[in-house]
Amino acid sequence: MNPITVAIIIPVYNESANIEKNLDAIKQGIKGSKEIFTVNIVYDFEEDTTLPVIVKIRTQYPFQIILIKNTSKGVCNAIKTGLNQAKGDYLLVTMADMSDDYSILPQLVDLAKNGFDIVCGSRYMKGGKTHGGPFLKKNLSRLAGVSLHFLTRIPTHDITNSYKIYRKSLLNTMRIESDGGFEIGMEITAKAFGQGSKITEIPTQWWDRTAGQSRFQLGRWLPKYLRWYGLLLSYRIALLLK
Ligand SMILES: Nc1nc2c(ncn2[C@@H]2O[C@H](COP(=O)(O)OP(=O)(O)O)[C@@H](O)[C@H]2O)c(=O)[nH]1
Ligand SMILES: [Mg+2]
Repeated sequence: MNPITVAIIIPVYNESANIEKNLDAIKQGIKGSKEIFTVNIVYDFEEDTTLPVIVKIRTQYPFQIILIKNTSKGVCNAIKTGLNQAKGDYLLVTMADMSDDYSILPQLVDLAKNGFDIVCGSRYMKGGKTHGGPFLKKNLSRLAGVSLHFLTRIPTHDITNSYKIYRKSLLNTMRIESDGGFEIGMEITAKAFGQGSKITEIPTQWWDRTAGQSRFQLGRWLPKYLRWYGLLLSYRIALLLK
């Protein structure tokens, strides 16, 4: 098979304490891979502390590092901007704060290459794990992921994890409505499932950050997640009523 291009998309907000370690971990994860990778860093403002660090270290990696300015503010729009502007056959979303497990990165890419439209990193399937993080956020996300898997038969136990790879052309088939938090990954996966796209998952681990501060806003974003939860349930109900 010919090598494919994978655009890794990373939203950042003042991640000077984490970005180098995180890029090193990606470099380690893709070691030996024949695919072509780019890393697309999406930042909100020119004073972001991540930027000078990247300018200093960007030549030490086997991938091109592209800086993209968020077309608006906030992590949701940053991911959307990355998905719209990054060039590649596949788009992979991950974080800058060492939360994701890059040892599975080659497997995510292989599955996508073998015909899956979305491959989900899954903390809540057998073999997956989370380390640390706020109790309520973690348990609500597990409850949402596992219950949706059983209620709707969506082939992932962890729809709320942003760590996923998408076939680029899939994204042209839907209109994205998300506007807050990390709901965008859930929206894309829910809509893809509704239109019969091929989705799968592999176990991953998630670590809470040890440097910098989380900007996750559970109370504000919960209703947004519930919207996609409801959409998935409605697909299932429609199918049962048929
Ligand atoms: N561009 C951008 N990135 C953000 C923003 N908020 C968070 N991020 C990034 O999103 C990723 C995860 O953020 P974090 O606050 O740790 O969320 P948590 O892991 O769910 O607690 C990190 O790479 C952050 O730098 C934002 O407002 N704009
Ligand atoms: Mg984090």
